[in-house]
Amino acid sequence: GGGDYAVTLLDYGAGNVQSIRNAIRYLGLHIKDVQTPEDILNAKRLIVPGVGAFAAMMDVLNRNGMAEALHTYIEKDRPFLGICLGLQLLFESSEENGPVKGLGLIPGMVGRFDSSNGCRVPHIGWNSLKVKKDSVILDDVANSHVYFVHSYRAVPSEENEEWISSTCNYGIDFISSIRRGNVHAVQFHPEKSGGKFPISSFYVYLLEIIIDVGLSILRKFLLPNSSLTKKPLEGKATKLAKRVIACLDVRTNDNGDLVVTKGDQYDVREQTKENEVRNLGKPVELAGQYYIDGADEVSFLNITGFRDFPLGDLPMLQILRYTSENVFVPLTVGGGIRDFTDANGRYYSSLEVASEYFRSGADKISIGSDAVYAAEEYLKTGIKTGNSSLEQISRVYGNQAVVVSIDPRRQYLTSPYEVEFKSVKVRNLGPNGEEYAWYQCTVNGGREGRPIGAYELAKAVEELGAGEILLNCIDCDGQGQGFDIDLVKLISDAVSIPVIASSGAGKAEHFSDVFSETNASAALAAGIFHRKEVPIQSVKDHLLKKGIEVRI
Ligand code: 1PR
Repeated sequence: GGGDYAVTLLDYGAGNVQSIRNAIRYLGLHIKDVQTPEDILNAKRLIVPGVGAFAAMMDVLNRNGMAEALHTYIEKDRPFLGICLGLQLLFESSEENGPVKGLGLIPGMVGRFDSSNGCRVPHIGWNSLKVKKDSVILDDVANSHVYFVHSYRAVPSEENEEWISSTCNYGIDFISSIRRGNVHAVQFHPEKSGGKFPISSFYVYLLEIIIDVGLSILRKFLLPNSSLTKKPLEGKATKLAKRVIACLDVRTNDNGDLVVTKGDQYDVREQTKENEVRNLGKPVELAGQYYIDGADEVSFLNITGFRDFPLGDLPMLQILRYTSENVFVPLTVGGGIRDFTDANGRYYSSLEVASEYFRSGADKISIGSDAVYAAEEYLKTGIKTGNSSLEQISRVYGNQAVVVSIDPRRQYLTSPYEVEFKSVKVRNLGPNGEEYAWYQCTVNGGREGRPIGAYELAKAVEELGAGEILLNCIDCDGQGQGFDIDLVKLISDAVSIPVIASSGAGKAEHFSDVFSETNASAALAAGIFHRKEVPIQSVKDHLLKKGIEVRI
């Protein structure tokens, strides 16, 4: 069915395209999946999303004749929308695991961002665009932030100038979108660039006061007569926005229901006689609320995943499915990602567990305990086996899809030479006047300390393929006294992947403190949002006032 309202989707099978499916369905369109090259040639409108690695994609497309069909389709100026790798594949070649040849329709080579100029790679987060020409699909969003997640980019040149409809800056100017005739492609992710924003035009005011940023791009491509505004706005490229992330710690309570809970230094039980698990609300409802409130990302942590096998935990997958149908910002899920043998002796690889999370709507997965073991092993042997969950998942889904969650506990020292681990001079002395501390990594939700520091872990997991670090701190968790600036500084200066500061937010000032005193790319909070003490919007307003770039 679907008739005119069908869109053809090329899912080449080596990446996570659930989010684009959800967004298309949200707009009320049917999806027709490409099975054969003829399906491409017969498409009325074609979307080629791309998450994953360039070489793997081109390999699949070349092997089954899809590349040739795509080439013909685009040469005929048929309606095309490429997303991320779907933009990159139009160029001559990519450096990613290569050089590997692309379709060669646009002059230029896709290269890697250079992290030596102070920009973290992958480029993850929200930027606004510098619109070069009438791009049609970007008309409504020229002054808004859109979501990027990539390590490779194409750059403007005299040869490809005629294709470029917008650029963005991240260390260098790169191509954020192209348009020629009916052929469109964007480097960012419209399907993850949700969020409402007001349009000031009087006519629009009569129709609809707010529109979805990213979804409006898709809507304009898919339903060309849906244009709300006429004149393209002059957008200007801005700095990468600092992200504000809402985190939901999820676990089953004593009645067997999955609830959002929140600990004090990781203890999630009430200090009552019953000692029940603290219940702060329903996961899907809260996630939906945070999306509307302006969260740049939502994270779910299945905090007892280390003991309950997550694939047995169908409610968690259900939560992801429901949430991802209506939440169009990136979703991260963590907890229990590791190899596992169930009671019947059936073996599940961590890759299968992660794949199930991705299929259910996650954009990134987060690994805690298993990454600690992998890092310990790597530091001991100096060998990357390629077998750890971290390495396997990032190989298939890309580094940008793998977050490592660190749960360190502060261990005070009188001298930095007491331990073999990297220590810092702390701004608040320890209970016995200690001036130094190291940050001991833990596993199983803080229950077991391991012989590795947060600094050593962060550097090791970066080498093993993590795309981002979620940096908690058990001492600060739920205390509302601010982030552990010493720790966040230590880790964000040690790695060149983005670091998310977590644990301890109690007021808006804590966010500006962590962004002005450290190189964190994002800050995450739980308790203050759940208890409605500080709305997300007021955090953003405060950051803006402090001159810190945020997505509004
Ligand atoms: O080890 O791969 O199964 O992953 C388990 C995951 O669950 C890890 O990411 C770990 O951080 C998390 N986790 C385990 N136990 C707890 C617990 O609280 N008992 N929660 C837990 C971690 C920390 C943050 C929290 C911030 C902000 N919670 O997620 O949201 O500290 O809180 P605040 O703003 O209220 O201070 P694996």
